[in-house]
Amino acid sequence: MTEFPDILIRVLRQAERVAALTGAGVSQESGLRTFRDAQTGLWQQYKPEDLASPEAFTRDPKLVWDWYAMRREKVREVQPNAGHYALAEMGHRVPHFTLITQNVDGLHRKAEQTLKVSKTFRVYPILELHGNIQRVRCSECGMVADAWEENGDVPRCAGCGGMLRPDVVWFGESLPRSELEAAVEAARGCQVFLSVGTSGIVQPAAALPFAAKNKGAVVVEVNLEPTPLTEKADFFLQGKSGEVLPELVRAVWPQA
Ligand code: BV8
Ligand code: ZN
Repeated sequence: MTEFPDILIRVLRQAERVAALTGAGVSQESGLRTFRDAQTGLWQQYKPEDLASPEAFTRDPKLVWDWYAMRREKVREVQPNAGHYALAEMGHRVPHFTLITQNVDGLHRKAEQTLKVSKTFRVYPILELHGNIQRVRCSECGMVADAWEENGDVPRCAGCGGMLRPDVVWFGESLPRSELEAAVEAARGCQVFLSVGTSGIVQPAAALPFAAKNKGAVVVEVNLEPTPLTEKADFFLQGKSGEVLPELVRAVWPQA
């Protein structure tokens, strides 16, 4: 059982507003490879940044579409892990909790749906800064759908015939304005900001914990290893999020 500093337990127990930013590390224990080491097998010869971009899709739409189809298949096979559920439990316990994720796997929503069986379950915003791999968007007219006709090639928009693409934010593309604004507001207004399972490299998401810190929030980082945030964080809980987060929730809310 991990011992947590009393001050951390107290500040979380008393917090009215808490925000959490997650990255691929929080889904690693569900069996999804993190972004940095995601490339295995036939994808080894590509860097993720070279596939997750509008240029790559323009250059070779089928290659990019197949990469996402493979990742979507993997996401369908996995379930949220104890780390996702611990964050959902935190969302239920804290009066104002905001979950901000860089992940496109939809596992936070799946965990919240599972826990929301009790009517009293407090609903909290889940901000998907980089979109969601289960949805597609027409590259011409922008129509968004969560079902489409597969035909072995890059599927086409039923409305205008444009090529469909995953409804995710690629490198060089802007983040969805309302999600980003809500995330910045949550970071600036919270008393505690958790950064979980993210290497803190990709902007503008990586700036959120620093924005929270600058507004006086207590910053807690959960990661296997240090990141560019670690030296600024008030607490660095080194370990697997699927182990550390449930223990932290039990320590703060023993009745959980
Ligand atoms: C924008 C969706 C501009 C797609 C993603 C210099 C050159 C070129 C570009 C830039 C530059 N500087 C900044 C930029 C902009 C660029 C950027 O940040 N580049 C980086 C590479 C430097 N950002 C953008 O392009 C963004 N857009 O800036 O727009 C603009 C502005 C105005 C107008 C027009 C345009 C868009 C960024 C979004 C890109 N899309 N995803 C897809 O998924 O396919 S990013 C993708 O990579 C993920 O979503 C995620 O954000 C990122 C991966 O990071 P992590 O999630 O942290 O994962 P990673 O594998 O790196 O780390 C895992 C961590 O978990 C590790 O620390 C590990 O130790 C830890 N871990 C592992 N297991 C566990 C664990 N921790 C706990 N427990 C465990 N079990
Ligand atoms: Zn269309």
